[in-house]
Amino acid sequence: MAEIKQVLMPDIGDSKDVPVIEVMVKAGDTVKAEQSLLTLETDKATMDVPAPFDGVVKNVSVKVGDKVSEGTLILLMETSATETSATVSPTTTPAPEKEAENSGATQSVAAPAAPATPTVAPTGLPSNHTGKAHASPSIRHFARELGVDLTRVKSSGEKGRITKNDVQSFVKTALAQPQGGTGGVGLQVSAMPVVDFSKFGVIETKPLSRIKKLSGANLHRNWVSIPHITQHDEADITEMEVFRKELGEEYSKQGIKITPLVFLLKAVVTAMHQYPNFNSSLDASGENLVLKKYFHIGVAVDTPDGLMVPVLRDVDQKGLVQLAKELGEISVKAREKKLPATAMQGGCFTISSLGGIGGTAFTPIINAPEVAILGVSKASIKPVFKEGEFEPRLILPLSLSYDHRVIDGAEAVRFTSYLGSVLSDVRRLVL
Ligand code: CAO
Repeated sequence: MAEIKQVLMPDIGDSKDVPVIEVMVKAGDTVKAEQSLLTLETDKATMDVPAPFDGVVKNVSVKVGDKVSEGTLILLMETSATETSATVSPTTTPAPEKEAENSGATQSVAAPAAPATPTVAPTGLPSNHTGKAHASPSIRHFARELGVDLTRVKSSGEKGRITKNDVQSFVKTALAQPQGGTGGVGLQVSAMPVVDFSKFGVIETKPLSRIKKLSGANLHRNWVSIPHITQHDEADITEMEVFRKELGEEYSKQGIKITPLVFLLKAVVTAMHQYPNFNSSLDASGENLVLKKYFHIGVAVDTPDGLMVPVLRDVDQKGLVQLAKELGEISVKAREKKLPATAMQGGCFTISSLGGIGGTAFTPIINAPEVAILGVSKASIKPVFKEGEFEPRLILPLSLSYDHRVIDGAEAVRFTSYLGSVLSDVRRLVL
């Protein structure tokens, strides 16, 4: 006969109030004993909490961001009466460095290979939530550091688990192969020097935030694996600014802020319609271009913990005011860490605007698998020579980084010129 049992947090050593960074099951899921239910992260290690028995999840009591301690109710599971145990076996997984010593062979956890990072994908790490690869958190952490997609790694461990050796073999093979397509990175560079800075003065060591660690790995991968070119250009937004101010006054009463970015979202989509290669991705072989017929635009948001890139959906189908509203909402949610992982997926192109802060130009890093990103700096009044005299005009600096495998220089400058023409005459947005 079926019975409902509580699954409680096991003894997790000295750790208390440990943050949940991933919940791998939901109500209705059928789980097997030892299948990972949650991933926790302490200062020293990530750890999976495995199911103590087979069963069907009835209700999950914790969510990402919750803090748990020994005895916290994790979930309710329906089990058959033949199941005897109702407690979770403690399965702390050591930090990767420690696991390196035993290659993970004695770890008892078999977890889905999704990166333990469902809320953060700021620079386009391909989602790995297939649930097909099995690896302990430390192996996933190790793979993430190397930019390895675990679903592509052949497993040799118990119950199909991927071991550290498997990941290392995958990297060795990838490095030995000629580079092509969108696969791994074959750069062989000398190691960074290890410097004891305290020899030179007082120092303080602070761990990077989780977001920074994750986005750092992705930025590094994108920087070294995509041949970037950055095209700088300018747009005359004098008239656009007049219209923006009018709209701004009208909608400020409703709490909606109309910034230049809203116009940029629409203008970029108009330019992507005109130049469809900017709305594409290379497929895994690197031999085909996947052209997208939808227009989802990512917006880089500066948060206290690092950069996040939420995605605004179907920008082509929305008006300026609607986009302004959504932009305000996602910026707030990103800063309050309330964005679900899905809000950062599916982007076609990214805009990174530093215009509210300053600068004249920069070289944004492409958010793979997208093929281009638009950097925006601060608009300023400049003298422009028109019909025999200088006129003060408001000029917006644009910096378009593009993947040179997909886009040629001529096409890139056509794109920025077109973008400039749309921004200088926003009536074109409705064409
Ligand atoms: N030129 C001049 N002024 C600009 C401008 C530009 N290009 N862009 C924005 N502004 C103005 C806005 O109009 C606003 O002015 P008021 O307060 O007087 O109305 C002010 O700057 C602040 O704008 P904002 O930053 O609040 O709004 P936004 O829509 O421009 O940007 C967001 C929203 C979320 C993108 C932004 O807050 C942000 O996080 N930017 C940083 C992104 C980033 O870090 N990119 C770097 C990635 S690489 O590390």
